[in-house]
Amino acid sequence: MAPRMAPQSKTLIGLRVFDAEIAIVRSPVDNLDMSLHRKTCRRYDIPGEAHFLTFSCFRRLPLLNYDRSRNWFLAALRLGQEQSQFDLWAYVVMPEHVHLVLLPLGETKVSNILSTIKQSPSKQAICWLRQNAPEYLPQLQDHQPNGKQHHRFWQRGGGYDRNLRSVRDIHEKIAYVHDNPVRRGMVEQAVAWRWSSAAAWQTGVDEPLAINRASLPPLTNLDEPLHGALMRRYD
Ligand code: NI
Repeated sequence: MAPRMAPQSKTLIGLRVFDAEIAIVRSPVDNLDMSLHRKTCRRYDIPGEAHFLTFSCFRRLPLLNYDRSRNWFLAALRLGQEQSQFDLWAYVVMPEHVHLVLLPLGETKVSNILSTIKQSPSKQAICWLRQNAPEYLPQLQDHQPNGKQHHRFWQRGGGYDRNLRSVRDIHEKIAYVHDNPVRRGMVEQAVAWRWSSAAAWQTGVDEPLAINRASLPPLTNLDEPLHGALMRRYD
């Protein structure tokens, strides 16, 4: 069956937002979500700082509403972990966007991480559609300013990237990431959403994807800068 169209986005205070994800509850964290669904691309590669990353499917189509494409995306995340590009602390795959909390390792740049985790799911999805549902491809056609056309799985640009500098910041974002499907009304409890790290954190079972628990600074000394916390753990 061909994928369906995305639900209509609403306009709230001049911003395009997803469904009711943002509109329901107002908290500092939700204000963050409003800014993250804006087109932002501010990227700082500072070693030892974690990143909260968000990116969307092209035209916010629900291209990640299928186990097939979700698994392609998780496989790409796994590849990035295997290549020691980053430690993964939290993820959620929503129907039309993704949130991640990760720590780039060594000199790895966020732009390289994004290439690794976005390219192969995109290629696989477009290839699959060509063979199985070509009638859907026109929706993925991007007409670039230079006149070129091609098919896009992800929204143009890098998405939203925020540096996380304190232990508190990181734990807040992890909770926020896991809470996405609950805020959206897709599940009652975060652990019930298969496509996030919520259950892995709660149960210790790395399904469907391993998370890198060992490197996450614990919930003590919340105001400690991440850098100090990480150094201390590696002592
Ligand atoms: Ni979200």
